[in-house]
Amino acid sequence: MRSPRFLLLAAALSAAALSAAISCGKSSSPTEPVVPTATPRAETPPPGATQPPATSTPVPAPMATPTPTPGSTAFSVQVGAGGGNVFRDMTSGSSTTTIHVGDKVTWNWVSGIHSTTSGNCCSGDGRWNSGTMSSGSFSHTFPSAGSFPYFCTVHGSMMTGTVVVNP
Ligand SMILES: [Cu+2]
Repeated sequence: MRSPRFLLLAAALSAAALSAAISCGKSSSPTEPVVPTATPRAETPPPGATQPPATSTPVPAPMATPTPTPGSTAFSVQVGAGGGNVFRDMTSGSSTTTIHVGDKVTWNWVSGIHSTTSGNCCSGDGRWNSGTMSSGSFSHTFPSAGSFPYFCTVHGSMMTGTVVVNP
């Protein structure tokens, strides 16, 4: 009569001890924190070695810009600038336009009724003549060097200009 109870008790005790050992072994393993080792890497990126190549790259760009300015630059002269009977070169600010052989000058009408007519006032020499205009523009390309006076047929000696063409 006693032996079955004892066996049952022993079995129950051993089962309890076994389950306690298993649960204890399972719960102890996942406690270690493995994560914090990744944080010290963030301090490595800021050394000064990468910055010098960044500053050296913009240097070749400004050196390339002066080269594309050979022959065909646009020169413009305002006709009737500021509402007056004047030719005003937009580069010099005066009535004289200085260019090189092969350059083109464009006269832009901004006010009044005028012409750009080549020659000494007041007879045209036939190099160019826009005719009388009140708006729009007129262009002439200069194939040879020299100093070329021009005038407005409406205002005569009041309104003259010069194109100086350098070789
Ligand atoms: Cu005029």
